[in-house]
Amino acid sequence: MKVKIILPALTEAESPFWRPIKYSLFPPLGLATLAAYLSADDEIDLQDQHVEKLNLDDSPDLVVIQVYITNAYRAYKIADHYRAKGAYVILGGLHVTSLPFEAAPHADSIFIGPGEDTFPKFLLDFKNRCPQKIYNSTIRTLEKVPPIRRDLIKRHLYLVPNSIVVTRGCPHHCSFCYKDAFFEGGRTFYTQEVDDALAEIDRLPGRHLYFLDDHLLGNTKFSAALFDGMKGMNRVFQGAATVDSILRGNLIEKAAEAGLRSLFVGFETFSPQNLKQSNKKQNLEKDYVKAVNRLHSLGIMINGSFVFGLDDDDKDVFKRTVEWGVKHSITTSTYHVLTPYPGTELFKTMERQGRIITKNWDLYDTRKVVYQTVGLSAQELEDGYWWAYKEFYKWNNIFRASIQHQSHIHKLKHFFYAGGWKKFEPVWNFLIKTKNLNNTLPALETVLSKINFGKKPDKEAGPMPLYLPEA
Ligand code: B12
Ligand code: SF4
Repeated sequence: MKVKIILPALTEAESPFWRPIKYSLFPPLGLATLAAYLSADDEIDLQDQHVEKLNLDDSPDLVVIQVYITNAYRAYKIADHYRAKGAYVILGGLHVTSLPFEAAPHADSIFIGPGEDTFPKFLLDFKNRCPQKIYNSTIRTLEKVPPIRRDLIKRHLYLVPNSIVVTRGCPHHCSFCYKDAFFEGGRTFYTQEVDDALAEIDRLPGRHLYFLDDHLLGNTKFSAALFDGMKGMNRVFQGAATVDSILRGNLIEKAAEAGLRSLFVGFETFSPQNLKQSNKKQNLEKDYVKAVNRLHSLGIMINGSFVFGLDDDDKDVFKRTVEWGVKHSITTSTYHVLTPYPGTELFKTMERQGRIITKNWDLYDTRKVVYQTVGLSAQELEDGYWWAYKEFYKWNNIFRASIQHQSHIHKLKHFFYAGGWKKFEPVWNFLIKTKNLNNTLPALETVLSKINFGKKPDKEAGPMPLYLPEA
């Protein structure tokens, strides 16, 4: 059977905000995961529209499309196109799970939730010519999942081809997060077997890994065993975790020993009122500075995530947040305008309050205000968001934040990482155009190499790094 698998580009692919490098970071991991259930005889064509031109002239038997909120309209168009040609089209992913009735008219079958249980079931039904209209995920396990079809990934088109997830979901329940809606009807946080995760890591070439797990430190027992197993594998890796998990026990030390060099941390807001509004209990009364210092003492760079527009925010929130990040040497900051994704508690609350002002999903990209604000006007919020990015990434602020680190090598790494990500756009574009992005991976590995405090820089540190990305 001929199978076409597609990740349609997010809406901003055609907007002035398009940063090719941001969308050339990670390959379509979810789709390569699903492809593992296809048969060895199937003719598979996996295309990621972020990094290649879609070929729509083919005639596959089955078309599999992943739908995110801001690629939804594009995904529906592609689906309609293939259905008109007689292909069987299936749609799944986050947005289909949130709004199945919106997606259904564009598909022969739709999928709710993760695909590890439903996709193989569908394949069997499809073979037996009795596919159902809706597949609902109920069995939540990663046991015995077949190895991801990484051979279908065009590695040379990505900066970070070695993305990996070893858990699904998260133990927390923040009201703005997609997580509870996506995993409704079953477990909302589960892990791979440690040995399977280590085997998957072993299959990946090179040194660098990017864990895309929502919360890599979410299950202490699992993560401790994983990091113990990774010791001596000579890996360097990046991931994401919560403030409380950084402060608790010694898991973060184990992670650092295993090769953790940069961490995405959801600080989100400094206001207890906002944390309560977001049900982000795990951040309440936590010492953010202590968490930052602990990470820095282990040589781990920080990508801080911050949300603007919660009800307790005022006009000074942007300045306060940027200043805090610079003062505490946060390497990169990711700012978001609060976005109520359909299906989330936040969306339900705002809908009840009559605060949702548009359902044009293309605008739900965390840069635009799509709801009635409280403490700030919509214009102030959007302006403040752009101001914060501009201000945080000014050379003088990058410099100020860098020089506060203890060791010279950490100072330099910070400077080049932050500067490289935001200030060398033409270089990134050139590398993407000439299909040389993946050749820069050794430099990324160098910048993520270990910092030996109080010692001379080790040989592993190599020559000066050129750049470094964040997600
Ligand atoms: C990688 C990633 C990206 C990549 C995406 C491209 C890529 N190549 O994957 C990049 C860097 C481009 C990106 C950008 C953004 N992202 Co992002 N990203 C992720 C991340 C970290 C991992 C995705 C992943 O690989 N997951 C692992 C795989 C195994 O799961 P999966 O992809 O969901 O696939 C499974 C199922 O969904 C299902 N499935 C999927 N498709 C289909 C299709 C069929 C037919 C079937 C049967 C099943 C099925 O089966 C798969 C296996 O179970 C997720 C968080 C997460 N952990 O998922 C956030 C996430 C998707 N991102 C998010 C956000 C908010 C953004 C940004 C807006 C952030 C920002 N401010 O810049 C931007 C822009 C997005 C936009 N404009 O809409 C949110 C999305 C919320 C939503 N409701 O859509 C998430 C969930 C993070 C979060 N916790 O809120 N992101
Ligand atoms: S901690 Fe992060 S991934 Fe977990 S529920 Fe909250 S926002 Fe979502």
